[in-house]
Amino acid sequence: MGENPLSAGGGRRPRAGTRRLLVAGALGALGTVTALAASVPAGAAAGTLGAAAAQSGRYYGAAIAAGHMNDSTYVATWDREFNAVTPENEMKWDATEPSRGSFRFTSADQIVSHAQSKGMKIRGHTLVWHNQLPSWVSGLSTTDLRSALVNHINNVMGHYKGKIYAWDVVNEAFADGGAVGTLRSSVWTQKLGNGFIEEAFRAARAADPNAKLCYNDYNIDDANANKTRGVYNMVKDFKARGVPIDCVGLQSHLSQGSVPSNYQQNIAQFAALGVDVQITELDIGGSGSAQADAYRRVTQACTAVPRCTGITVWGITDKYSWRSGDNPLLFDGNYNKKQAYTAVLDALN
Ligand code: G2I
Repeated sequence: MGENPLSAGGGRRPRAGTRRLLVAGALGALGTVTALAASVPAGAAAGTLGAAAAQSGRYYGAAIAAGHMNDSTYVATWDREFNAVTPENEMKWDATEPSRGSFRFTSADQIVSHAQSKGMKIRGHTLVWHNQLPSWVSGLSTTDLRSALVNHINNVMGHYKGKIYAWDVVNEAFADGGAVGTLRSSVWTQKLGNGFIEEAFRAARAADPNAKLCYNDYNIDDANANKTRGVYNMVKDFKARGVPIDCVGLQSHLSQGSVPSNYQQNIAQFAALGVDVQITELDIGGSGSAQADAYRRVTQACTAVPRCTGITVWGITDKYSWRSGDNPLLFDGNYNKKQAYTAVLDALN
């Protein structure tokens, strides 16, 4: 990463004063998408996360579980506050292709249709992962595994073609320890070798040329960590060799004391490679003002870098968080806005 400026990226997008003009100009071209931003009068602060993010052309999303969609407050909060969604489990391999060649999209479709009816952006999560992988996949020979990988990508991306803003094509391929660039050992590396990531991205571009293709991982929030440097080198190599990649997803499962001091520089260094950066699974364990401060810093780090295009929190309410006990989200178990919510809204505004 030596030749990288690690600079803060500077240029915020134009804000309040110029907003009306921009909206008026963009409406012709973009129609309903910009209507979100148009609902905020110039100079006024937006009252929801999605509308506040939309002022700078960004989205603010949440991971949604189809199984909670019978909770009316859950859906009402999602609709009111967020303008993007990531299905929390419903697009994973075990959900979409539980047995070879037989695809199931019922739960994911439920989320996608709702999101579409509200004009939300949809992130697809995830095509190739070592987790939530049905056991039939691990039993395949190298040849069969390679064709199953491409077939899975073709079918899942094909089903949602034209509906997905960005796909997490490969998730969590890098190891947590070891030398820079070490991949996690999995059925993918064992049978296809390290080239499986490139194979997946090439297949994904062919399957839906209009979706942004992301590499997504956790513990790549510190600009100088070995794991971050491995991902950085991969993206740089992909860009140099013309392997299709459009974005890096920083999951950012954090705690109030663990937001790296170079978090913004990290976003900027990836952006400088010519990819978008998205914060894809944000949650920050903690409480009160310390948690709020951590959320504020993460939000500001994204809005300070033009190519940081959006933020997704990994759930709406603490009561359904995968990190039960950490209370890492913006709404408490009764859907009350936490201090962290206000900090994020202020930072977006
Ligand atoms: O582990 C947190 C996230 C890390 N990055 C990738 C994400 O996809 C991952 O999400 C979590 C979901 O939030 C959990 O909801 O992935 C977990 C599994 O790896 C999900 O947990 C699973 C439970 O382990 C299953 O027992 C359960 O059947 O959720 C399933 C559906 O509720």
